[in-house]
Amino acid sequence: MTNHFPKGFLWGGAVAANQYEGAWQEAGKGESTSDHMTGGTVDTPRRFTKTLIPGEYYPSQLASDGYHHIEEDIKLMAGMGFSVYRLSIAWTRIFPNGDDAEPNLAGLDYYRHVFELCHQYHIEPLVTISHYEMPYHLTEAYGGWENRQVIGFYEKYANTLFSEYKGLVKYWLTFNEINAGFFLGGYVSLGLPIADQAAAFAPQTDDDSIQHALLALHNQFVASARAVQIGHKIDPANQIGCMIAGQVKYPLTPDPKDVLLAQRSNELINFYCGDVQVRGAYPAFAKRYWDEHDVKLEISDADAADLKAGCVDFYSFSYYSSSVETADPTKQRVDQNMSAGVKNPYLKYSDWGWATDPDGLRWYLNELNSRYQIPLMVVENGLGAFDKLTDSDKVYDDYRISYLSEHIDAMAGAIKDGVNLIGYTSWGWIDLVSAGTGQMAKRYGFVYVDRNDDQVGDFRRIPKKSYYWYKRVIATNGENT
Ligand code: BGP
Repeated sequence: MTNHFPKGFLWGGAVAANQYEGAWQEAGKGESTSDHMTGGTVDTPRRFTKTLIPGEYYPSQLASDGYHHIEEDIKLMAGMGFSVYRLSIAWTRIFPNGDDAEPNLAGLDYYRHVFELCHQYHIEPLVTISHYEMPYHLTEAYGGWENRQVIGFYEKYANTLFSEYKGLVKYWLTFNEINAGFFLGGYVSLGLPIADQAAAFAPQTDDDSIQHALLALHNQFVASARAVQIGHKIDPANQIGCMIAGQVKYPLTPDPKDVLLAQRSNELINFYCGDVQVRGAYPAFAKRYWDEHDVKLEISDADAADLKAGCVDFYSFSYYSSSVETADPTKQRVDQNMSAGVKNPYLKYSDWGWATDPDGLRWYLNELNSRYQIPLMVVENGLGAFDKLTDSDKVYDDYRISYLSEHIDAMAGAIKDGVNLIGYTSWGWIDLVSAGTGQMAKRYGFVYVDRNDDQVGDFRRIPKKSYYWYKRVIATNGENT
């Protein structure tokens, strides 16, 4: 069957500054929280260290050296026919400490150059204002997002970006995977103070840490809503979206207890944040959850008004896999990023234990469409895998091609269902550091980066088989996968 994507559908790929750029101390950049995270493996979690320990591996400090390869990389994207490029701005290149009086001009110039290059190649930038990092100083001196002063610093940062890049950037996302901070770890996204040498990604499980995380998240909602208002005021052409880690939860059996649990899990993980950012108010089930966990949130009239006035223009999300819920405590749960649950016997699992489930993407797109009825964008989707570079400089990543083609077909199916989907940026269009494990070995790209976890390699770029495949997909507007 042939796929039909709308004319003007945005095709491209995504990266995040801290996983791609490197150059962590260049041109006035300050230290980010991500610069303090060590590498890890599937079995050894990444750690956060306050003092940088010589000899420890801090992957975001060099990453894929994208900062120095940007000209070459934009040409590579143009070579595939990208019409959109999702990137994030490192907050610390613009405000090195977060509370600086003036922005760092070298940082502003750097991204201006990136955006101008994009336009030269007819690529529309899609900018994440904050992707899993913030100025380290804001967490040390202010305690991160739990402190309302941080809302003001973010507002100033966002204001600077909207003013500086007016006319160059039209698509914006306020926070990457805003729901992840609460579920995956307060430190990375919420900048909450944690002990030195603690696991960088750790779920908030006890009531006390849930209280801290939800308060910090509330402050991010307010910051996001204010940014939306500012962005619209500076340029009414701006399209500003939310970005949610899309998690599909299935019931293990038709036992109504399992069904109810899966519904609750979908609500909490996906719609707690989505409802606030799209509808401008907390959903009713939030109150139940707060009561169950003894969470106290004072939502002032001013905050409520901000949330209402700062609804997003479109909903964007990442989608990698689905998971299964059951009320049966004897069933063993497997860890799968934020999607911990029991194993799904109908699905295949990746080398990192993530289930491949394109139908879940179609299901989720339909859910979102009926709930929100605003434009949707898939801004992350991909397969992390061990790639092998042959002696003749080739990477035969057929597994990636089949993963992506199944998901593109699923999107075409959803469009046929009536979903208003406007774009797709696959994750890690070029190899970069994995956020979860801190490895280079977990590769996502259409382009191989010659660098490994022992810090060997010269960052040379090598297009993989999937590069040429994606180029054909884009050239046919998704008709041929
Ligand atoms: C998302 C993040 C990305 C990215 C991706 C893949 O949660 O927004 O930053 O890294 O997941 O995850 P990982 O790198 O852990 O494989």
